[in-house]
Amino acid sequence: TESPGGAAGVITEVKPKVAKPSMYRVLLLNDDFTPMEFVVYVLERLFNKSREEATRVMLHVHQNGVGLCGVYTYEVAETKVAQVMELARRHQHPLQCTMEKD
Ligand code: TYC
Repeated sequence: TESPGGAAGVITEVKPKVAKPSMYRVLLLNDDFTPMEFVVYVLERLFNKSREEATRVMLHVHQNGVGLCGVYTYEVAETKVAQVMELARRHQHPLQCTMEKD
């Protein structure tokens, strides 16, 4: 958006600047006990992934120790971590989920 202003011929931008929220990566950590199928289920159910993508992420975590579930605003990321931890606790799996600034 532009509006006239200042010296003749000078265009002043008046588009208001809105702050972009910081984004946070939600990460899944590997362990030796959580069943692969449970991790795939978590990725499908809480991170809206297809079975194919969920399996790919699960295998990445299994092989590399950590993997990306998604990138969200702080509050959404916090909620996702809490949901993973609660689901794992209910099923008595040691699955761990954390978040870090993107
Ligand atoms: N390593 C687990 C197994 O062999 C599978 C697993 C994958 C666990 C990803 C956690 O975030 C994880 N059953």
